[in-house]
Amino acid sequence: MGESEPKAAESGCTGAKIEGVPVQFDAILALGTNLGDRVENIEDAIRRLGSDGSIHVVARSRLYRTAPWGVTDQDWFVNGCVGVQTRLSPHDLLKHCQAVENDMGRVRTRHWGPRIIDVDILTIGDRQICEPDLVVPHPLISERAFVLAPLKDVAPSLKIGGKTLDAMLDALDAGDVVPFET
Ligand code: PH2
Ligand code: MG
Ligand code: MG
Repeated sequence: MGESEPKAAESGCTGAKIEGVPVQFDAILALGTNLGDRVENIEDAIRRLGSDGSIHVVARSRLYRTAPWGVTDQDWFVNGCVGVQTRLSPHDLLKHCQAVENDMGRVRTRHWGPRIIDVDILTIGDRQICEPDLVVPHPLISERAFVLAPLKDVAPSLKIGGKTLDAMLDALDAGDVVPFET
C-alpha cells in the first residue's frame, strides 16, 4: 500500500463482498521482501508489528519463496501472512504498517521494485474501504499467488466476491510460490 501501489489502490475498489474471515482476526496483513536476509526481515517485521502492544499477531502462515510478480527483472521474494488482533482504526493500522516499513529502512524507488519489507493490509474483518490511500480488501489479492497461498494458510475459508482462495489460485500459475517448510 502507500506510495508503492497508488494506481492499484485507486483503480481496484471493486466493492467485492468478503466472507469467511476467521473471527479471531481483526485484520490480515501480507509481508514481502526481496533484499538481504529475507527470512530474517519477515521475522523482524513481525516482531516490530507487535512491539508496542497496539497489535497482536495471533496467527502466521508458512513462509514462501516466490518469483517476482509484476516487475520480473528483480530478485526472488519471501512472502507470508499474519492474522492480527487490534483496536487500531484502519488508517492507524496503515500508519503502523508504514512505520514498520520505514523503521526497517525501506527506500521507495521503483514502483513494485525491490524492497527490504512490504507490509500490506489484505483484510480488516469483512469491511470494505475505498479511499485514495487505503483499499480493503486489497485489490490485487486474486491476481497474486504469492498472496493467496499464505492467505490460505491462515484463512482457508475466506471468499472474496463469492470466490474461494482455491478458485483464485486455480486461475493462476502458482508454480513459482513454494513453501519453505511443509
Ligand atoms: N510485491 C510487489 C510486486 N511483486 N512479487 C512477489 N513475488 N512478492 C511480492 O511481495 C511482490 C512482488 C509489490 O508489492
Ligand atoms: Mg505495500
Ligand atoms: Mg505490496
